[in-house]
Amino acid sequence: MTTASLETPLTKNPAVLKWVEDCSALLKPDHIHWVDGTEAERQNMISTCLKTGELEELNQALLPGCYFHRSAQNDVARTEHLTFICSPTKEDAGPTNNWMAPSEAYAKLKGIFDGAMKGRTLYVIPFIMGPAGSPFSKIGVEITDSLYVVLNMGIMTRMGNVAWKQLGDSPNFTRCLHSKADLNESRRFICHFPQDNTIWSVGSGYGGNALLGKKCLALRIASALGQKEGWLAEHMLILGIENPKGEKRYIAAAFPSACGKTNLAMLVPPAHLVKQGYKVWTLGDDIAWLRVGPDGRLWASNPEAGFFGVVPGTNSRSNPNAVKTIRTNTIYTNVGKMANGDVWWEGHDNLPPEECLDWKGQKWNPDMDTKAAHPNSRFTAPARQCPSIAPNWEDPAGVPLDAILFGGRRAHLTPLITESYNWQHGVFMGATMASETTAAQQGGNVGVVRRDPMAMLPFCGYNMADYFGHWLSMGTKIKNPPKIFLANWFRQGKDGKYLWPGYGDNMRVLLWILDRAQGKGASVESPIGTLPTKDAIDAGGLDLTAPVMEELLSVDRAAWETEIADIDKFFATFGSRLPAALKSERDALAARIKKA
Ligand code: SAT
Ligand code: MN
Repeated sequence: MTTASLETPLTKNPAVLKWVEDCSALLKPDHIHWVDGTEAERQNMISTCLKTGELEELNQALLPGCYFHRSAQNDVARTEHLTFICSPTKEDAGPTNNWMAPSEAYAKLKGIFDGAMKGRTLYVIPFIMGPAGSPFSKIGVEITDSLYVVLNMGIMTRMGNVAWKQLGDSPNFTRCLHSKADLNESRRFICHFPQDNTIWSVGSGYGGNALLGKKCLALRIASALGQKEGWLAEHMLILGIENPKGEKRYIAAAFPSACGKTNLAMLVPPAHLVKQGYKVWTLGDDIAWLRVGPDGRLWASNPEAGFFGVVPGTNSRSNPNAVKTIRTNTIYTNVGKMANGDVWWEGHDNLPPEECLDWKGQKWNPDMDTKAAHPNSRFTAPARQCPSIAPNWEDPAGVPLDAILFGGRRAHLTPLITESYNWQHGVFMGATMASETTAAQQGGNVGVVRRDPMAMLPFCGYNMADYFGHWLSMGTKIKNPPKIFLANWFRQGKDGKYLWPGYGDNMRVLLWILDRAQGKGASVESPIGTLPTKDAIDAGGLDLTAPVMEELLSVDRAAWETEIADIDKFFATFGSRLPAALKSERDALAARIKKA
């Protein structure tokens, strides 16, 4: 028996009751609260947070239903070096993941969890990843001592009674154990046990570390489940394009961070295309679960219910739909806060305020050389508030994909867009995709190439070589597979300026992609894949000269030879576990480059 004060559990599920009792014996909370997900409960939690200072109210006339949270200063981002895949063997986790033996991880974290909730309330959060009632949804139960986590989970997932009901008496749920403990980095660990369908996270209250439905469940645990069950959990946005005839087609896209994924997901087409009657619909901005449908196509659905997006740089030019989405019912974390209860960040539509409090709570003015908002400050907002949210975004079946888009930030190497020859070549493109670091990223080394296969480097819950193998084997199961493409919005000219306008104009490239998926669209073969002809991409209304388009689509043989050598180094890290098909794609590419 626990000594925590009693509240009637909202479930009779024996596996949940036993697990909560065991956890509570370890964590020793003063009180246990069973989350029901009602509006009354949410209002109560907000009131508590306003009293403790965990939340501050923003100006309710300007930002109705919006609140502000300031995190601990050492707890502002995911901590990849403290994130572990605790599979039975190190080989199961693979060379791209940190590994800890399960027994060691359980023992170490038990020591930190022991008594960590003394004087606190333990919240039991049931949640669904995926739409309620969908046969493809997965259920998790998260134990946490953070009200900020509960409130964020309420936006990001289908939380509360709806999840208790869907779970029923089933023992099939992901056991997500989280405590802020003392927020000390030396006692911070984010551990995944795919073989036990379990996540233990301690010492952080930050999004990706603490909202365990997101990266931990919907990517790391789900990717391992997907390998067993024959589907894919991917770090992808999903968008729909409606043509002037009202026909809708769908694309899923994976980009490493700092490539504008949320902006692409909420893209507003250029006036030129709006006039013609094109529309873009948003279905998800971060995670997509992909399954083969009864029609032999690949279907995508977004397991999340909200957006947890980077705030700085969000403005009416970069992402007008996000600007509208985050005006109401949004939790702002670590932005600048003004005396009138408004918020401000670098890259806001408004000029900087004369004075405000920065994300650390210190007085700030524009003459200072610090930033008002933390570069990784975040908004948490309900997806349904997005003006471009697709009417069918919660359809349990998902949407059928015409194309999969991979991408990265490369100053000189990859063309604006390249089409793969076939599924296997497309998997090779995804497996070798990379981004160059920018000045905005931590570490300071600008232009360093970081391989980030399918943008899953920090999120794959098992050996990445096996993950490549799983992608290849999925190709044999999809009768009508989507076409795979590789994009680069960030190619630079000799003057170091971007050649392509990006943002809404990326729509022009998406239209060529959809043309190709339907066997249309002018194209030309190149050693690296199929490219658009120089006038295949609609440039109407842009002042983009023919030589610039040629440069955007050019293939530099010497640069590709260097690239292949770098791919070799990356592939070598997987040893003999690397699928032979990827090695043969590499050899075929090298041969084509040599001949060119
Ligand atoms: O940092 S989070 O994992 O919470 C969000 C993201 O990286 O997409
Ligand atoms: Mn992400």
